[in-house]
Amino acid sequence: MRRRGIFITFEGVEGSGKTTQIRRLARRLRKEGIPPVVTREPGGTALGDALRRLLLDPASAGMPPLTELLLYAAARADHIHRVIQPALERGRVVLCDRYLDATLAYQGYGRGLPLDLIRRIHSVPPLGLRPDLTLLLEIDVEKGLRRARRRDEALRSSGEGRFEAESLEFHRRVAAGYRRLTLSRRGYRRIDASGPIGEVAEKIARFVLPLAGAIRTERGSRKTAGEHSRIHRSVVARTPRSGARGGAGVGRRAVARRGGR
Ligand code: ATM
Repeated sequence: MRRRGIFITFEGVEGSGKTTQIRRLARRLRKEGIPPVVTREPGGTALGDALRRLLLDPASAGMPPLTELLLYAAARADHIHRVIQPALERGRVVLCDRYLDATLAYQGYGRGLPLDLIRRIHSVPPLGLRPDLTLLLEIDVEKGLRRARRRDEALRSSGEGRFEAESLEFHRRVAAGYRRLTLSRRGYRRIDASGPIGEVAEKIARFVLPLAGAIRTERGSRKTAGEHSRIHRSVVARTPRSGARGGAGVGRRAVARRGGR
């Protein structure tokens, strides 16, 4: 499969504002003439939504960590196969609210499952797909949880409170895990998400617009496949670093990679 689109994932602890930021970014990309495919995990397909209800239902409390991991992986395989991969093949920008790094942070660092097990499961197709760019929205864990709990009180009918009910310690392990992931590999950007929504949106746009712009340029000028990937590589290499805190460089990652994230 030749992949032509751009795959961008958003990560962060509860209440970090990912969903709001994705919505704003999508609006901005649409205005730029690059309508993205917006999706989320768990979810994005009928099976994924059914698994989401099960996974986030407080009534599922006490589920063994391995069951939890395998259900997230099952939802992801369906999501990649039906939504993400086809969109990338059509040359689209895909914005995904959580992905593999959430599994490494929550089931790995949070629940204590071996990271190596999670990575091995995610080397089997179609789970080998890796993002081009992952934006980690960082916020103080307690502040984020307060926000999320307020939001969920307002939406009491959502039935998605299982993770919000976890201990502060659990969420701190997750946040520390996310930070470690960004230090260990290329392709992550850390964004300070504690400021006003508009400022955070600007920082995000600074990373994403040059990448997404490459797709529009390629469409407009009918580049050959070789030219296409050359432009893509050079734009990814030039993606600005300012606005992030200590993030590693952004690099084009292989579609299916062993020993990656
Ligand atoms: P959102 O609240 O961001 O939609 O995510 C759903 C929850 O699923 C989130 N909960 N909290 N806090 C994190 C959790 N999750 C995992 O534990 N592992 C995963 O692989 C994914 C995608 C999400």
